Amino acid sequence: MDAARWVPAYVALGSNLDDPRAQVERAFAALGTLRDSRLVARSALYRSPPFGPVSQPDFVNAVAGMLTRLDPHAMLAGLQEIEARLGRERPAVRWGPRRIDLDLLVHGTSRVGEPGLEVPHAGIAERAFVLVPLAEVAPDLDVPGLGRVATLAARLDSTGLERLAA
Ligand code: A4P
Ligand code: MG
Repeated sequence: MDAARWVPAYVALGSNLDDPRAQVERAFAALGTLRDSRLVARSALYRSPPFGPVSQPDFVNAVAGMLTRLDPHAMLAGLQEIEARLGRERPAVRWGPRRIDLDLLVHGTSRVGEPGLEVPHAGIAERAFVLVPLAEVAPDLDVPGLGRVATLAARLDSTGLERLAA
């Protein structure tokens, strides 16, 4: 990729351990320091019931809008470095509770399908806790292969998703 080119990228933030709101705020602050990148938009925070097969505490979720000169692999490495710095341990079970989870949702028009990196992130279309905050910062974004964010969000049942006061 042309190293000088700035690309819009979107990151999902999620936490359900150790004061989740504070963890998400710390993660936003860390995203603001990611190399070769700028944090340009942030959604509100949302409380959401756990999605998936594991019984666990509610999550706090949010989405960050970034501009980056990193390619998708370098951006994932940067996100994982932030997760480690914020004290994330690998969840004991897949989809299990975690202090912080940063997922690269969309990176420009990139489509990557590798064992360690899938972009757009798998499951975007089924997750209200991703699409509702994403629709706040980028309603007209075209998710490669899926379509317009606001249209995808309108199809989902967002019962239980609670927008938290600032
Ligand atoms: N990986 C591949 N593509 C990506 C990408 N685009 N962004 C790989 C980030 N990571 C990506 O992730 C496992 C591997 O995914 C990484 O090593 C990376 O190479 P992980 O974060 O270590 O493990 P995980 O989070 O347990 O698995 P996964 O599949 O990422 O789970 P999800 O989909 O993140 O689900 N309910 C609510 N309400 N809110 C939540 O935020 N999150 C989960 C976790 C379950 N239920 C939830 C929520
Ligand atoms: Mg993850």
